[in-house]
Amino acid sequence: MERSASRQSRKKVVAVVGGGLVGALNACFFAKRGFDVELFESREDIRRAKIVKGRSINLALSHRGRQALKHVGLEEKIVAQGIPMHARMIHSLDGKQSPIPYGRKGQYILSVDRANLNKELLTAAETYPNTKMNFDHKLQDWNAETGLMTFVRLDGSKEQVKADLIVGCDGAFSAVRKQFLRRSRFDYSQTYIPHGYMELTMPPINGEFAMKPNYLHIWPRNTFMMIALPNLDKTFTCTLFMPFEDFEKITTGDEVIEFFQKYFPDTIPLIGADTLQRDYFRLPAQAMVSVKCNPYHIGDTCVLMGDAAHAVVPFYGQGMNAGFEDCIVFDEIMDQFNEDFRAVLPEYTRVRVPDDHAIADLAMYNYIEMRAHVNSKWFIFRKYVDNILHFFMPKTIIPLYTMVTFTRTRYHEAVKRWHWQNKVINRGLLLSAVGAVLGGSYLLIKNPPDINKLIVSAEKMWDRLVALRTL
Ligand code: FAD
Ligand code: EGO
Repeated sequence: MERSASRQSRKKVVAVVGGGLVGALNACFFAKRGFDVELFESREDIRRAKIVKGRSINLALSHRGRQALKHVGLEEKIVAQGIPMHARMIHSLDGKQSPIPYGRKGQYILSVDRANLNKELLTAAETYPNTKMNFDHKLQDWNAETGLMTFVRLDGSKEQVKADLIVGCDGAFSAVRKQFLRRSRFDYSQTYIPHGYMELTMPPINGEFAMKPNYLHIWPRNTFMMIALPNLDKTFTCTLFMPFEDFEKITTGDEVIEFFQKYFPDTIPLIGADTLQRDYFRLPAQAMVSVKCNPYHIGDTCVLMGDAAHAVVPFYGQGMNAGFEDCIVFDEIMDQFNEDFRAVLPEYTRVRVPDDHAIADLAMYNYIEMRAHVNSKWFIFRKYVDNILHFFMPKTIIPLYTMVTFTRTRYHEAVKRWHWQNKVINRGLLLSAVGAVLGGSYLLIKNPPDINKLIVSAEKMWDRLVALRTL
């Protein structure tokens, strides 16, 4: 036990459990405030590890994530190591590629390497003199009354550590969260979706990217979806999403090729038939889970952030971004309440739960929407309509994807606004339809048409519509 004199003057000890993306970033946030930060990570230090296993090779970093990095002075460095994606590139079944910009010029998302980002964040956390990194420390259990944590090491030995605040950043299967589950009035839900994902690498061709690099490549095929994000080594990481059931139906190399021939024929020469057949069977498809819970804190001793608080399905590219934004929101509340955990923690739950639940719902909505309706034609059409409406009414209609990806509009506000916009659009459509019928009938009665003129003006209209395509 510490002496009471030093206890009064010392900075509080914050234990960050989990040294993944959110944990490492959070360590920086708490260290910057001057806390004694101890980070505990179950794996070895990935900066020294030879093989890094883990989920997804690259990620889409957008505005919310960047803002969080900016708070700890890392934005520039990370952005410099990312590849900007200014538009989606929609791949049709016939191999046609259609670029659709995200919105204004300068609005782009970044493809970043997960392992590299994690390493940079750990290194940044370590540069603060008041952080201590503890790798090979797997949280086994902790006591919600005393705050005493028990860690197991690889050699089987155990270590007990106490902290003033435990920050659970230990991912979707959080060990910190287990204590929450034993408490009354804790809401919890978890849902596995029927889809799994598999990552495939598309190598460079003659030392160059096999496809245009500055795009998020998407092959929307309803229930089968594939995306590809560029890497600095000029490869693309393709992620194939499909129901486990269908993954299991493909058991031979020939069946792999047959499947790709049917749904993603343009990628076979780019990935290479041999590589494709090999990589497909290298790892089984991975599961995706959505987790929601409430509250995010226990008393003034523990708080959950990142996937530990809200694992979302990856169909909005927001999981890490939301987790990074958690750190900013917590930091802002720390300012408001003078770092008084008794006030900060409940306020954090109050403010953040509605937003994290909103992004979890949106990501799930995108999943359901895409697998049900979205082929390449529908994708292109929908995004054109979004862009056109936004172009003519930039203040009134802001595409949901834009609000989520390029602003820090609170997620739940973005959803509300989206519902409101849809009402406006539907009223507008109804009014135009009624107006067109009434006005059209009136004009037809007043001046019986000359059929040639009608065709000419229809042509003009068409030209205008086509011109809109290049907005
Ligand atoms: P994690 O990254 O899971 O880190 C948790 C850490 O805690 C790990 O290092 C783990 O070893 C450690 N740990 C676990 N248990 C313990 C324990 N008991 N004791 C100590 N340490 C422990 N997000 C985006 O924003 N954009 C994207 O494009 C995107 N694409 C994705 C694609 C896929 C296929 C998937 C699956 C996810 C994607 N995400 C994306 C989501 C993103 O990966 C997560 O939201 C993000 O990794 C969450 O970070 P985290 O630090 O909370 O959790
Ligand atoms: C109609 C058309 C309804 C992740 C299009 C909904 C997601 C959804 C997984 C993309 C972009 C970053 C992503 C858009 C829609 C990442 C993303 C989108 C995928 C899959 C992804 C878009 C990694 C859905 N952003 N997005 O608007 O470009 O629209 F295709 Cl499977």
